[in-house]
Amino acid sequence: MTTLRSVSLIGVPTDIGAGERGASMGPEALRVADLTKALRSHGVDVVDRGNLSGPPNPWLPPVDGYRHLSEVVAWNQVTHDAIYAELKAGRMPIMLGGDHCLGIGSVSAVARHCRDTGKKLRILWLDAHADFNTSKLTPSGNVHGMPVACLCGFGPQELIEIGGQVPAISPKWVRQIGIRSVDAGEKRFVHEQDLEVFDMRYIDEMGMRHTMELALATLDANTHLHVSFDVDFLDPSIAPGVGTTVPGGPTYREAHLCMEMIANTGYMGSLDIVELNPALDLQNRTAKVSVDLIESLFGKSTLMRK
Ligand SMILES: [Mn+2]
Repeated sequence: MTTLRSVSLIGVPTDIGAGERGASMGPEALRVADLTKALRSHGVDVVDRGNLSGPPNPWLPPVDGYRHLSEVVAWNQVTHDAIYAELKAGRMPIMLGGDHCLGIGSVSAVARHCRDTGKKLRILWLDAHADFNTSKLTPSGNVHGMPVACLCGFGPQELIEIGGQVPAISPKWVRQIGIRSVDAGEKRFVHEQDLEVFDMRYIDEMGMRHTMELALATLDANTHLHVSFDVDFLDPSIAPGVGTTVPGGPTYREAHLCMEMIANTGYMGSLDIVELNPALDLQNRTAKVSVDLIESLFGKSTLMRK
């Protein structure tokens, strides 16, 4: 096991790329749900760096296919810089979003760190959506539906170049898990770019265990594993506090198994927790279940296994 046990929490309180207000309150909801204490109970050294700051959400319609593009760029730039600095210092960053557009800043920083250190990168994108939209394919212009496309080099120049290299990542490094809502044009583009997608149909038929075995296959000691956990990955019955609920997601036990199998690899080097929306939650339930799952990511086992 080579898991870094020194963790830095970085709050990014914005909903600048979302279609619904409220994900900006996500970082505080996770703190209120005792994330730091939960991680410390597993022997993790935790430093909470507080929140990054950036422009307010002007809540305007899209311009040329993008909503709030200059603000999205500003938030992702500060995110990139903060995540990159933590990795450089040898710490594991946990980004507390914020909406999923922030994955551009976060994953581009991880990719840059991997280039610096000669590491292979594997990205697990746990999500109900493929987040592979472009301005031509999306009707909404909300950038939280576009981060994977931007990271792969498809998007506005000022966003795709944040990591210092375009594209920041190859689609081959990505494994998407839990997908169950993809727009028609987006679906064609996902196939065209050959993303490896384990959708809910696959998980229903093959089970979470087999899914994760494949998603985690061919990792080795030189792999940096990044987990981008969109809380809408979970079934809405256990996680109502997100802006874009889609029925038919992983159950509580399936989600824990997913996290436990990631933990077992020992290779997780960075994590995003995004799209938690306390304005839509019920007494912070979704934050609590997220903290519970993060504990599994850090090796909590509910089983009696030795
Ligand atoms: Mn997402």
